Amino acid sequence: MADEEEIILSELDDEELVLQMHDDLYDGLKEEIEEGVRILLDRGWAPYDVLTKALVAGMTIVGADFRDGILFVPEVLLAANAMKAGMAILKPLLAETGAPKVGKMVIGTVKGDIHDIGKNLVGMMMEGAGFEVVDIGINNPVENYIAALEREEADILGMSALLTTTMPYMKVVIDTMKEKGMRDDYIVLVGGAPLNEEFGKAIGADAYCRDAAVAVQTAKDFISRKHNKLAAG
Ligand code: B12
Repeated sequence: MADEEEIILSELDDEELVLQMHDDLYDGLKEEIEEGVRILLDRGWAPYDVLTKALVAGMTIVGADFRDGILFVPEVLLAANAMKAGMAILKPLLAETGAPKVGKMVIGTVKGDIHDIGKNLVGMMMEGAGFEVVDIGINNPVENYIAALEREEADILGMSALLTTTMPYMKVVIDTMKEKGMRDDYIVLVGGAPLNEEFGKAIGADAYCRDAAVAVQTAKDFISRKHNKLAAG
């Protein structure tokens, strides 16, 4: 009986609402997630806190149960769609800093890999920090990365991989850049749950970034170093 009662999201306090949003994300309830995001924003929550505490934390629970065989692809897809709907509301708010453009990034998920939530998040946060972001999507062969870097005259290349089977492809991209003599023209940042610092070093990336906030900070550091170097002639 009790669980058939409808929960009125707006009547929950912040803590209960966030927990309820974790459940709703788990259940792939897109409209409820959108409503929850709006309520938290109306209550004065910073968009970044809504993103990390309500959405990303909820997705972590989904990830654990997917790993343990409790959830399967269809359910995770629904959760991902709900997450994306929430992110869509936050995107303009995160990007709304009006900061002067500090640099340009091309970002994409590597060949064989269709995970894009983390990549999208990094793109959003980079835009919010004043970077121009060109998102080339998922399942990118090396040619796509090279073409986009040249076409966009980007400063930074960002590559994402969520599978242990697709992460080695990042090295293919970096090796191709080396062969073409263009590797040193770009700052290469890599990320995705199965990666780590050693892997980033081993494939010749400039940095591995654990999450979107680290990606922003790392990109800023590299860009300012690049400017200092140019200024020093
Ligand atoms: C959602 C999800 C899916 C969704 C993807 C929907 C979408 N549109 O993205 C669907 C259902 C489609 C899916 C499919 C599959 N998935 Co999946 N998926 C996940 C899950 C649960 C969450 C990923 C996610 O979105 N996390 C939330 C975001 C915010 O985190 P993130 O991606 O890590 O990103 C952050 C950082 O890593 C970093 N970052 C990410 N990218 C980048 C890039 C740059 C440049 C930088 C700087 C930083 C950075 O910043 C981000 C933000 O802070 C993970 C579990 C997990 N633990 O990761 C499994 C997981 C990645 N999937 C897994 C698997 C096995 C699969 C499938 C093979 C399942 C199957 N049998 O078909 C397929 C593969 C499809 C393919 N070819 O790609 C495994 C991978 C295991 C492995 N060792 O390789 C995982 C780990 C689950 C598990 N434990 O078994 N999946």
